[in-house]
Amino acid sequence: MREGFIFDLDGVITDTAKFHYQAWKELADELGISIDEKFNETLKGISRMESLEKIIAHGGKETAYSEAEKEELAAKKNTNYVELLKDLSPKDLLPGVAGFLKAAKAKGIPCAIASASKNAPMILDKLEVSHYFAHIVDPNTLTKGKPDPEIFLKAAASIAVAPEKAVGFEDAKAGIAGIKAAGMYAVGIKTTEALPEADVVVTDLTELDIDRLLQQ
Ligand code: B16
Ligand code: MG
Repeated sequence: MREGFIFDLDGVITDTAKFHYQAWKELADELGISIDEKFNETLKGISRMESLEKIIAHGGKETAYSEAEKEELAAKKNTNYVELLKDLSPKDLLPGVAGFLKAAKAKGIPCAIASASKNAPMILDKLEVSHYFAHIVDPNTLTKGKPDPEIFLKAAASIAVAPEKAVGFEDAKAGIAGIKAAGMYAVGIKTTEALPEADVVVTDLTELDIDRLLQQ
């Protein structure tokens, strides 16, 4: 019997990937680096600074910027990204999310967020779902990003659920790898990326039967 749910944010609760892409593309254009939607797939679930490093490497400019300049570039991207989120509202929840969180709450199943995004608390507030989560892991406290299991283990500990009693929800390959390395049951949310390591893959949360999932 499963006792707790751990959710990724981008791609599971809401689709912020399109806004990340828009903001990164604007910055990349300014730097004279060309990125496309296919390249953007490789940025899913990856931290802000790692994403910037990948973009710079993609443009062959690994040595062009100092650490301070990279901090400034990442901050610039984030300012644009946050601006793009200004109209985010409950209508931007992915299908089935509101119903699933409500059902989990009614059953007394604790939920936590394991997202690489430092904007997660603000995004959850705008989506009006913060009250469903007992804890949001602070990415500033992590020593390693996904696919390392650290974020999922911290999330499970925060809701006092043993990893082998937890279910993790992820849309990114690196995230599924992290959930499996943490010893949890992994639900993959299908996007364009295949998720062969997931225990079950669905298009969205409307496809899940919560009682059956708890019995896994
Ligand atoms: P921020 P997730 C991730 O969210 C995104 O998929 C990734 O593209 C982004 O770079 C990362 O959050 C950091 O976001 O710049 O807001 O701190 O999928 O882990 O919920
Ligand atoms: Mg994600």
